Amino acid sequence: MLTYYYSRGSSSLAAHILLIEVGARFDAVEVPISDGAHRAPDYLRINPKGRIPALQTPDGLITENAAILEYIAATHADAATVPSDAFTQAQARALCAYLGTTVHVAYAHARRGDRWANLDASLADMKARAPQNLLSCADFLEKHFVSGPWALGGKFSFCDPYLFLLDHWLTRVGASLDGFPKLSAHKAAMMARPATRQALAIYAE
Ligand SMILES: N[C@@H](CCC(=O)N[C@@H](CS)C(=O)NCC(=O)O)C(=O)O
Repeated sequence: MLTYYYSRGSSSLAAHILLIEVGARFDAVEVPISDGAHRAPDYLRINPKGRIPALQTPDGLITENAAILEYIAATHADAATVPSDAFTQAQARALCAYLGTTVHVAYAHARRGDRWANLDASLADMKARAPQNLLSCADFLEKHFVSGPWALGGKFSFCDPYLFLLDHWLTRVGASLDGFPKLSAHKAAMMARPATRQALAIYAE
């Protein structure tokens, strides 16, 4: 049995979609970031990073979106969300790494600048640059990475729900997927999946 620690409005949406998509049996425990629950002692005992998401498995805790997504995919092989050849698997990991280390971090500069700086002017500068940085990530993905309809071509894989977050991150900094036809089509394809709509309904509650 799995326990998924999530927070509405956070990046935990990606693996939440995948858990539903593959038909995983899991308990979902909300740790609302807006209430500071992710920094409460009870949660820090589970995940000392104090970040969301986290997935408790029979073998221990997994943190980091990329690792959680790949674990879910690997342990639900029937759903076939792990690419079948080594090159495409590496591409899936490359996309997850880029989303986690570059795109998510570009977004965090708008919302969580206090991780990196103290001065009001520094925070304001990081926040002001976030739309430009995120749009430049979208431009790279549109022109050089996403094949369509799915991130890696004709087959849905575990990195697609993660790519879906790009739309949310852009929207929250006042930008959008307008002008990115492949990424917009990817968003529409994700929205057409029942698992995406089910997860979004939980996050909208
Ligand atoms: N690299 C981590 C980032 C996790 C992360 O920063 N999550 C955010 C929510 S999207 C969080 O926990 N924020 C709370 C905070 O920074 O205090 C991952 O991919 O899982």
